Amino acid sequence: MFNCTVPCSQLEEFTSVLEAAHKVTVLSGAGISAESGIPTFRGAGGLWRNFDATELATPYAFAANPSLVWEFYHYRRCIVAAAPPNAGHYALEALQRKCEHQGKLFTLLTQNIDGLHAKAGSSNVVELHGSMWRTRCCHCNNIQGAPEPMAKEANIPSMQLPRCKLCNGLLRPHVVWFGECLEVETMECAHNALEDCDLLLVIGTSAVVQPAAGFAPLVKAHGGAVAEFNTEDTPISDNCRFKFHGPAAVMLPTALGI
Ligand code: BJW
Ligand code: ZN
Repeated sequence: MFNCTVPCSQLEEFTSVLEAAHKVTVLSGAGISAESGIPTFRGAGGLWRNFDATELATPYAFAANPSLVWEFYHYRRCIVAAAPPNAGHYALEALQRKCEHQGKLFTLLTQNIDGLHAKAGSSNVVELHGSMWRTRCCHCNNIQGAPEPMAKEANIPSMQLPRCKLCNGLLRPHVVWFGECLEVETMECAHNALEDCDLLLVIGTSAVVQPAAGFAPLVKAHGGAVAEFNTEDTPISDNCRFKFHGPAAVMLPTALGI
């Protein structure tokens, strides 16, 4: 169990840094969706049919067994389709509206592919690792929507895997796997949001996957404040001026006063 009370002194200091900030950036990870019932990548939630989720999120896994990898993504889309955003997602949507109303710059960067921030009403979300709701043709690179899930079936035959509308090539999830580069435009958006930002909120990420794991040290190096929201300590915890230890769906509304 978590002790979700935040010391008044930390809350007051955080509130005054937030109030004074002109540029606020948020980085979210799998932990923010945990309370919507979506398994995280690592730790207890990170297993699917005895496979480690990180082992399936690679181009090598897809090349070796596209059927298995497609089943993994169909399964996850089924879970997400039924999942409502939680109080953490809604608190960030309210923060965005408040910041924009006050004329502040606000950017939400997410490593998640679930689309729950947008479902909660957040706008201009920068999806660093793509989206489970889009697909890309392995042959002609055309980007299209996601197919109907077929998660119940094991060993989907190759010709029944999702195919491109234009060239009938094999489709893959339009996501960024290990060893692949993030899109140039996406990285530009992230760098613009991090450059000179006064406050970075880092929420529910284990902070081990690059390039996102480097964002907090970058902001700290140029003098910005970092606030971490996590149920555990992470490799970036020592870079954080504020640490809100507990579930994001509880700690975000508390810290943001929303
Ligand atoms: C809660 C909570 C609650 C729980 N409330 N908190 C050295 C060797 C080899 C490779 C590399 C290397 N150094 C760098 C690399 C490259 C690699 C990398 O970083 N590897 C590391 C693992 C070492 N990075 C890449 O390959 C990236 N590309 C790149 O760098 O290109 C250039 C390059 C290429 C090759 C070599 C070198 C450079 C691309 C990374 C793409 C990551 N893709 C995935 C899959 C996306 C699609 C999908 O979702 O299926 O993205 S992997 C997976 O990890 C997913 C996530 O977005 C990402 C981060 O995970 P996240 O969000 O942090 O989740 P968890 O589960 O790890 O953590 C959850 C956290 O929440 C925990 O801390 C909990 O405590 C907490 N929590 N409940 C608050 N209720
Ligand atoms: Zn195609």
